[in-house]
Amino acid sequence: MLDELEKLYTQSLETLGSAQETAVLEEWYRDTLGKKGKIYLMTRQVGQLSKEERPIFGKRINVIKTELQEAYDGRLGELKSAELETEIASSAIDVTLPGRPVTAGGLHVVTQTLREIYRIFGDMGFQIYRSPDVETDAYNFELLNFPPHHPAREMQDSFYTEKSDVILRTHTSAGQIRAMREYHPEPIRVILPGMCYRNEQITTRSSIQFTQVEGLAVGENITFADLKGTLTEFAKRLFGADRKTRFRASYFPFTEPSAEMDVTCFLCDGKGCQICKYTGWLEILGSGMVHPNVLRNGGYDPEKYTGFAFGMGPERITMLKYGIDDLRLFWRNDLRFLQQF
Ligand code: 2U9
Repeated sequence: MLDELEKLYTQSLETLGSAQETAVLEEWYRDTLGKKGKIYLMTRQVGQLSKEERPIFGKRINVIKTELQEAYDGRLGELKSAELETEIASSAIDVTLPGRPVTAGGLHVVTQTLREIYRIFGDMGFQIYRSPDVETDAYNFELLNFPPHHPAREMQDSFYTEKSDVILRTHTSAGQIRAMREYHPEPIRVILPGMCYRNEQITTRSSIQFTQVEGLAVGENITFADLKGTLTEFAKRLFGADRKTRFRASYFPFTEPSAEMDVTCFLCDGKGCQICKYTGWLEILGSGMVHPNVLRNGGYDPEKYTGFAFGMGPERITMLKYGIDDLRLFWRNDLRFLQQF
């Protein structure tokens, strides 16, 4: 019995020493020191020994149990720290590596054009006036001197809502009436940027929504010369100081006289190219002196006050500037297009 015990002791120590992972140790523990382990079973047999052998055997088996427990604890500690080392080594982070770059966003190319327009008119004392995208028929048409059956008021041109006289604005001109009613009788110098909506085909040249920037200056002795001077300066700052401008008579219900403004083509400098359709000129905006009825609708006495107004399409200006030939590219969210600007 005693030599069996000694054999078990040396064998257990060997198995313990050769164990390479904690799982093997757990198994060893169950096998040797556990409830059904070999040491426990041998303790149970002490009854078979003689009276003289019993105390010797009992003392020895307790010493062995303690030594095996210590050897187990020591080995477990070694294996655990070895496992930790491996873990640390494999998951090591190289702190000297550069950080992951954060991709920076950018401004939409039309937003860039808008901000350039804001800066130019801001330098000339115009403030930005914002007004609702959803408007009433009165503000969007009637108060702007549109006759009752003007084609622009047709369903095929404007987006109507359930309320028959509420539409999505077709131009930011409605905001100019609001500005006049807010500021009269003070002089006004505002630009009105914003999204406008028309019930038109979505093609390379037209869309159901587009950005517009309109402007309005009202005061006591504003003349057509002020209109020409302001808009020519704007064109030179936006397209280059050596640009020339020309004004061609035109018609809008809300202005009289009305004029469209061209600027010499900034690509071919007026010689003629594909962008300016070989005319040397690019139409940039529409303008005119505010119609007396419209001034009156805004709360200004046309006998005392005059004003000029203009309207432009930043998408069109951007397309001319960068030679973009499809309006839909602006709103397709295709980064291959947007990231070029
Ligand atoms: C009020 C008084 C006058 C705004 C004007 C234009 C000429 C014009 C178009 C240019 C391209 C709209 O974006 S576009 O399609 N606009 O040509 N707009 S004068 O005149 C006003 C507006 C409001 C109270």
